[in-house]
Formats: sequence, structure tokens, C-alpha cells
Amino acid sequence: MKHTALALLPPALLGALSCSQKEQPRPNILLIVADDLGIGDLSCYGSETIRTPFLDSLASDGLLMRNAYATSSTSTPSRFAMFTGMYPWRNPEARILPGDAPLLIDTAMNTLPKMMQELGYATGAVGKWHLGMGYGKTDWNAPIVPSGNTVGFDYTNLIPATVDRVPTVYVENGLVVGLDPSDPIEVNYKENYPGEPTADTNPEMMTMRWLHGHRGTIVNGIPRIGYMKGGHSARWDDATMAEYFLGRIKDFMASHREEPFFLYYGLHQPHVPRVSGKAFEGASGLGCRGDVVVEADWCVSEAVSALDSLGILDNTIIIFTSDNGAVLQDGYDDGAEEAALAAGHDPDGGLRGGKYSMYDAGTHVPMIVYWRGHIRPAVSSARFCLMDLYASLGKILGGTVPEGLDSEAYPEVLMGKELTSGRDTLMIEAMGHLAMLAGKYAFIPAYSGANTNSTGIELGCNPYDTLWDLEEDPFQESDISASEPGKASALKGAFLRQAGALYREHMQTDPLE
Ligand code: NG6
Ligand code: CA
Repeated sequence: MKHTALALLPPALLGALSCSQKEQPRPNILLIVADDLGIGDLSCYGSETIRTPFLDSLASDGLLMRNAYATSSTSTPSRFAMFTGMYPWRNPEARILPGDAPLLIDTAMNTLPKMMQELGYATGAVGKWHLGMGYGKTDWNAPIVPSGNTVGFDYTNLIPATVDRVPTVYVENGLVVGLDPSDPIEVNYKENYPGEPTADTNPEMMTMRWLHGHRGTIVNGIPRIGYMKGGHSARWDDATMAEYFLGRIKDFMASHREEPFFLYYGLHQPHVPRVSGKAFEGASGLGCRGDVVVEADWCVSEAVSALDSLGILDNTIIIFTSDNGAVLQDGYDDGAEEAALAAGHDPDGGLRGGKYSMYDAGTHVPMIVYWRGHIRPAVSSARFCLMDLYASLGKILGGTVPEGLDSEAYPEVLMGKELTSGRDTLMIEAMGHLAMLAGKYAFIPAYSGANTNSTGIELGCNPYDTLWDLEEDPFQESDISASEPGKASALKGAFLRQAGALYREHMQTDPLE
């Protein structure tokens, strides 16, 4: 008998379940967050080019959410909001972090994983982190404090930042895995260490070429962002990363099978550099990016099979989503854009923009919630933000959610009981720019500056306000600000009431012509 020592479900969840289910113990939560996966990358969302059979089966047996949003179109702010329940733009440091950044989450803050700990859950974080660690000027050769372990996770095994940033090592509970003390690691984001190979000094060592940004230390033939020295025995192998993290989550789930757990599994796919395991090379017929999406689908199937073999699948809520929208060319010459073009693959499923953008594809992400025997198969159009997981899980599990968070509780939406009505207003953030979703409308205020970056994606920076009707025009083809001036000015008023000070500050440093 599992979970014998546990409290039974709290009233909020009991109401959502049938009589026969009321004796269940508290469910585990497995939160899987892919990195830069677009809504058009999964066949359950309509992709006819990439096949993701396993995620399709989770979606058809669970809840497929058509209106799920991240707060931000890049990783650090998106994950910050998800774990803290606070809009990332309230913290000016919540921007794409370098690999040597200090911990972004104030250790005094309440967080989603801390709430889970208070509820008696074992908590774990495995995979992509990108929320900083240490106090800055980190010594990678000593225990790193504070870290994910300080903000609510009992166990962590993390990529400090991104797969394309140094240090290219796994950090387990604040310690670099496999480090040889006689070959200490040094990390620097300003200048190279004399004699260390980079894209500039040793181009012949590269097996993947850079297009933008990635011209620092070469690790496994791939030039990264930033410079590192030493730590050779600890450097990860990109091709076995998927298996490595699967091993860690399987161990975590097995060792906590007798108690409730909250496990965050940050998939490293399909962020650049896209290196799949050998078994997935060519698996998609769509180049390296397609291959790593197929590999990610396999990772989820392995995680779910492990839960099943442990006998805890029926007691685990699986939430699958992505931190921000998709990008094809993100700084490497890896053929992803060419392959997608040739196959007619649109990773954004027709939505405008992409990663980095205020247009819808920046933050509109796939989200599937699966709980065998508990959540009925359904397709939901209710809006839900990843930032709302904190308050919603708090409501479902009876946790204490602090006052004043930006996270809003939608337990019925998350459990697939309410399929149409969810969050009304959401401020979205894209590379420091803010915009607002309200009801069926998207309002993007005027911004100066470039409307694109090195990826070629449109950022939504127009020198005039724009208004979009996402119901009538989900692909944002016609700006209706001129035909609906009343609506545009009402939404602008609402936008300025929420974020006026920040917006004005932004426009002062970056004024409109
Ligand atoms: C950008 C990188 C991009 C990616 C991104 C962060 C360049 C040209 N681009 O600065 O490759 O690393 O940062 O992505 O260097 S995220 O998904 O983690 O937010
Ligand atoms: Ca990302």
C-alpha cells in the first residue's frame, strides 16, 4: 500500500472527484517544461510534419489546452514567474541570464516548490534551470549556495543556464558533477582564458557553426556563449543529456514512491544547440530540431512508463508545457530553418511572431494535463498562464498561497472541469517589452527600436499602438486599433494602469522617434 502515512485529499480537490476516488492520497505532480517548443511542433496541436505520438496520446487521454500562456517569450522570466507566481517585470533582473548569474529568486520569497514542501511533498528540480545560482562570482569548485535547493527544491540536478552557455556541467545539489579537483573550473563572460579554444581561435574544432552570438568556448565541437576553463571531466556530453536527466528523474520518482512528490523536469530540447542521442538522429526527417522534438516526446514517454512501473501513475498529475514560443534559427547554422522550410513545418502553428516576440507565438504555448482515471479527455479553450500553477495547485492541494501574488487560482481550468472561462487579463513580457491580453484582445503599445533581432522573428515593436482580436484573427493579420478606437484606448488605459511607470521608463531610455 503506497502513501500510507499521508493526509487525504483536501476539500477543494475532493469536490472535483467522484465518491469512489475520495480515499486517494495526495497526488504527485510531474511538471515537464520543454525549452522553446512551439504550439506547432506537436501533432496533437495540428503539426503534420513532426510526429509526437506519445504526447498526442497524453493529450487525447487528457486535457489539451489551446489557450495556455507563458508570461514571457524567453526562458528566465518565464520560469521565474512560474516558480514565484510574480510577474517577471516586477524584478528588473529577470532577463535572459548568463551562466554565471547569481540566483535570481530572492531566498526570502515564497515559491511554488516551497509551498509543496510545506504540504509535505518531496520536491525535485532536474534539467534546465536558467535562474542563476550562487551570489555572483561563483566558485564552481566549492558548494554553490544559494541554489535551487534554497528556494524550495530538496533535490536539484541542473544545467546552470542553457545548453549553449558555459559552464557546460551538471550541478547536483550545488556541486558540479564529476569534477576533478586537480582541474578546477573557471567561468568568465567577458574575456577568454589564454590558450583556451574558442570559435575565433580554433574554428577547425567546430562541428557546428555559429551564426550569431555563440563564439566562446568550444565544448564537444560546439561553440558556446561565454568562456570556461578546466573542469574537463565534468563537461557534459550533449548527445547523452536526455538519458542523463531521465536517469535522475527516474531515481527521484523511485526513491519517493512512498510519499507525495513535486518534480520539475526541465527538458533541454529543442533549444540550441540541438544534439539528439544517436538513436534519434534523422528520426524526424526534419533536421536536428525535428529530431530533438521527437527525442523529447520519447523522454516524456519514458517518464510516464517509469511512473507506471512504480505503480504511481494513477496518482500523478502530469503537466507538460513549454517555457516560451519556438525559434528555428537561434544563433547556430544547424540547418533547422532550411529543413523546416523544405518540409513546410511551422513551429508556431500559424501564430505570428515566435520566441522573443510580443506577438502571440512568443508566449502562447502548448500545455497538456494528464491524470489517468481522474481528468477526463477534453480540449480546453480557457486561458491559463504558467504563472497560475502556483495559486491553482495551492487551491487544489490546500496549500498556503501568499496574498498579493500575480498568480491567479484556476483549479477547475487545470483539472479540466472548466473548459472555456479562465484568466481574463495577462501582461506579457518580451525582451523587456510589455503588452497585454484582455479577453479576446491583444494590445501592444507603441515601441521604438528594431522590430526584429538576429533570428529574423518579428518582435511586435511598432511605432504605434496595435490591437488584435485573437478570436477572429488568431494569426494577427489585421490590426484593428483604427476600426475599434474605443476598445484600443480602453485597453491602453488598462495597460498603463498596470505597467505605466515601467512603460514610460522604457520609452525614456528608448524614445520613439
Ligand atoms: C540569446 C541567444 C540564444 C538563446 C537565448 C536564450 C544569441 C545570438 N542568442 O541571447 O541562442 O540562448 O539567448 O534562450 O546568442 S532562452 O530560451 O533560454 O531564453
Ligand atoms: Ca526557452
